[in-house]
Amino acid sequence: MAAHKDYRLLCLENPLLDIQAFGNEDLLKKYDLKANDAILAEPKHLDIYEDLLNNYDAKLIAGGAAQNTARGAQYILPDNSVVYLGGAGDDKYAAILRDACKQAGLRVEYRVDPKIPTGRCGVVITGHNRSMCTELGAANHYDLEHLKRPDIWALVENAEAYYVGGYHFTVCPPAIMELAKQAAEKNKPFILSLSAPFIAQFFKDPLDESAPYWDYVIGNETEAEAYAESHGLGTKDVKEIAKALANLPKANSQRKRVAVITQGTEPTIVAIQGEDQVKEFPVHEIPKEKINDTNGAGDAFAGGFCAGVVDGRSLEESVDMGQWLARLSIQELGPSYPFPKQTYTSRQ
Ligand code: 26A
Repeated sequence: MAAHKDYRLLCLENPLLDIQAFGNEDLLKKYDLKANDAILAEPKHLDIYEDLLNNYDAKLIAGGAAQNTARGAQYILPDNSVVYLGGAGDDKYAAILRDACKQAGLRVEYRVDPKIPTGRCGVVITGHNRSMCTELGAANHYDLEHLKRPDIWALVENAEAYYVGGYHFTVCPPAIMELAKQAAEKNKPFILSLSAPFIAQFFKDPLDESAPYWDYVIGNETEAEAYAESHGLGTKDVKEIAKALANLPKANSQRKRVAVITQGTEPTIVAIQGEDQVKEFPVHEIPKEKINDTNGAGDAFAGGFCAGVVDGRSLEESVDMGQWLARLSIQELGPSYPFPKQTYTSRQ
């Protein structure tokens, strides 16, 4: 790889510690959870964290969707390529997150709130499904002031691409818009993840405000369907939805928007603004017995894909890098990557 400057990719979202355990139907029912979903915790959910720790042998694993993506991109890219922003506490959970990021070589710049605990996400694994229930804690206090702090803003100006997890629409849309506008102004790619169905359903307005700035939009099939439903697209066809996303009005006309929709083991769909033909990229399946859990598979895909974009790879290769990293991650416990590091080798 050619010489490059440091911290070319800047990511923003919610750092969380995952409290993950293998569960069952009864546990899902007890907390009124769907088998495969991501939600914000309501009061009725708050006992789940202790329950998982005390009764289900839960493991503490670094999480937070875009933080997983940032670790993933850094896993592939040369040292000092990725920096991640978000809000955390000053506690044991934050220390675990910092350790995991350090191992991956990811630089983190948290807005530290000494009074509020680090956010946590209860993850219940049943088969190949994962149900996530998040209490954002300090992550909910990320603010524009942190982003605009001169040392942090210098990182923003230095970066060559931005990745924002859509979960951040629940926290600080003004920070997202600041990055989005900076990207358009400086003709840098702005990459957004749709994150979860509830974002398109319940955070439609801030999501739509950011839409003209998306150079890449990444989601899975359930997020695409939720988007189609909340925006009255009148279709459940993933290819049609990808096309609609790609062709939304765009602020920076120097880049054609690309919409990427993953579908588990089904092919990854890619639509490009102004192009009628939708591309399909089959997934290289791994034997079912090699799958540990799918928590973080989508984040890993986004990490590999972003690494490709930042590294100037072709769209085809960027998708392949995403699929490669997702494949590695689902063989680990939670949203993790294997160490010692494996090296991506180009298919082209
Ligand atoms: C605001 N919410 C609900 C969230 C999340 C989240 N990351 C940020 N914000 N809910 C779950 N996650 C993370 O998603 C990863 C898997 O894709 C979990 O922490 C998990 O690591």
